[in-house]
Amino acid sequence: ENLFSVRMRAAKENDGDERGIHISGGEGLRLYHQIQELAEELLQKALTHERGKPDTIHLSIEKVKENPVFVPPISIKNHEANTVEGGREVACQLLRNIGISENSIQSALQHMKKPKSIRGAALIDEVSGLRLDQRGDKGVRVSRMDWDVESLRFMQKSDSSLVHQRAIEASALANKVAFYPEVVAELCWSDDPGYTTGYVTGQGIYHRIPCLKESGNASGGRVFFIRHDVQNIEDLIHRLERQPVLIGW
Ligand code: PML
Repeated sequence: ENLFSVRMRAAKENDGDERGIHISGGEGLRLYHQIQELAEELLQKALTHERGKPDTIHLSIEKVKENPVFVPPISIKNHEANTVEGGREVACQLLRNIGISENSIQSALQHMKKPKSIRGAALIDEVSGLRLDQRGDKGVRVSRMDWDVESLRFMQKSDSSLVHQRAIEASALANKVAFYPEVVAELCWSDDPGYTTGYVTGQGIYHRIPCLKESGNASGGRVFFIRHDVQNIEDLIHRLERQPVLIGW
């Protein structure tokens, strides 16, 4: 039976920026008879988000023809930090331990600091820090992934952070990204001014780190550190955006 990709994105109008201001988004992969439930959940999320009332809501539902790949989840480690300086230091140290160069780490921090956040992810070289995708402000939008419901329930028994909706969604994305051998690591924190926890993934661990930015700060995003010897970046981008992936066993 085919899966359907159900996606929502809500935005507020913004003079001078045709994309508007991102308010909320979300997505999942479901069977036909489960579409309505997820669509209602996503619509509810769009209509009641603490960032305010959206001017536009896009809800798209699309049959996925390809069979999904099952990707076993990576483990979760919760770190501690009380200051932004401390949180950033944890993130940078983890990236160094994974083998990311200092240049590349600094380049990533620059991408995350831009006043107008990149919508999707920026792909950068793990050694030089040079940007590898040609997507500008749009970036690469990872899509078509979801937790397998039973596997998520199982994971929730051993990790309490997976009760937060944010962590569930972000870890589904991070698990998909980590599945591709061309991606060495990921750094992410939200562009939502009210959400300051972010993560680093690499070497099979999702590291949750509190305090990666000041509350009230609206800059954030995602950076993927790509193997220096990557052969075909366009093919990787295609899989990140289009290949259906279920996280679980
Ligand atoms: C986002 O929603 O934009 C990123 C959220 C990162 C969530 C990290 C976590 O809570 O595990």
